[in-house]
Amino acid sequence: APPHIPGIVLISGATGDFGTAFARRFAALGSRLILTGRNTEKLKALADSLDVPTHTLAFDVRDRKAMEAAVASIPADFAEIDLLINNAGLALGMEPAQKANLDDWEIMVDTNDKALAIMTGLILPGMVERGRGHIINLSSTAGSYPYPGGHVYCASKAFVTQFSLSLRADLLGTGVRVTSVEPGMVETSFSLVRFKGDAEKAAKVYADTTPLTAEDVAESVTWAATLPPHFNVNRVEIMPTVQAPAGLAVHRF
Ligand code: 8X3
Repeated sequence: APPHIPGIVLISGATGDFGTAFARRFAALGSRLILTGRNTEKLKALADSLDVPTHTLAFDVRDRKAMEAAVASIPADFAEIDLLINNAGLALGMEPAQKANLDDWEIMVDTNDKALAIMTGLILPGMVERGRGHIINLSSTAGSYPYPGGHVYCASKAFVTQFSLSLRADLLGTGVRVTSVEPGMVETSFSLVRFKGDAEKAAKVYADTTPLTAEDVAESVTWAATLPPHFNVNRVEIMPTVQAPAGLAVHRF
């Protein structure tokens, strides 16, 4: 059967590595795109590189009023969003919790959780009204498997996974789908952001491995999004073959 192609896709964090990979994949499928991010020039450059009608919205997802105004400004011909990809998110810091920067904690919760929930809340009523739609949330293996220095980042992704599953409970019978995509190690600017520009530290994360790529994650996202409407992927957990859950630690004296 031909894949089910979403007509209009909104991607938050569109100028990041994941967002850009998603934008390219859905453009290749012929979807029309709403691209959101903080940087107007980067958004425009991405939009110009794509061969489909696009609408760009520049705002910071941590600014609720700006997000509400941006969503309210979506023109009528882009308003019937079929797929919302809540992709904007980040990790900051990897010090032990007792040494963490509390501003980092606040930014992670505001971006990964609060903004994701509010964005969903703004887009969801229209989907329910139309009896169709799909929300794909970018969670992480970090939401399931804790690791040292993960603290608020891991917890923020557990929120994303559980929010996604809980949405399914509320949306039962509405025709609106929800998917939590949970990648492990993917080589992107994720680590450069986490380590605040320390390129050496960031490169070490991926050294001597074959990590997943943003395109690999886009593969999972487009798979879930193009399945026929009766088929809901609740969770997709993906890792590079070189990575495995191997968690529990014991302190011995
Ligand atoms: C990214 C994966 O392992 O760096 O969410 O937390 S990890």
